[in-house]
Amino acid sequence: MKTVITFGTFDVLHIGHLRILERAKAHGDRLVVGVSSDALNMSKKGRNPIFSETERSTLIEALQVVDEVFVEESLELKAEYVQKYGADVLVMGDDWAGRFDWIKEHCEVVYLPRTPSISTTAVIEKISKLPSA
Ligand code: C2G
Repeated sequence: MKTVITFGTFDVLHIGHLRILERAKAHGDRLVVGVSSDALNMSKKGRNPIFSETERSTLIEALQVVDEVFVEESLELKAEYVQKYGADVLVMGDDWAGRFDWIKEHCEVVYLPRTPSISTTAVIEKISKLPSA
């Protein structure tokens, strides 16, 4: 049994999020996902996510490809999370390339190309430009 772990905010869930989870799962048998807490998101991006950590975790947990979800409280706790969930592989999108290489002493680290032309920010901008009903 090979366990894969990945992390993300997964705010305003979109196809790029699903695709990376599917591609992460393909690296093993069991997929564990750390969903960034609201506080972590605030510290990384300077704003609150649209959906709360409870809503985001519930959506991720409902996906067939996902086996287990927990709330990620800090970027620095990655090694602890890897150990706690028995992860053999850490997968992240390549916007994080190199940033988690320090985990390599605990497990394999893989960066996958992002799905082009979609992001939470782009979806929010598209919606905000719609004429109001
Ligand atoms: N992603 C992707 N393609 C996109 C958009 C996102 O493959 N078009 C991937 C990202 O590379 C990341 C995952 O989807 O691996 C989640 O993306 P975000 O929700 O933006 O996550 P982020 O805020 O970068 O949080 O500890 C790491 C952080 O928690 C990552």
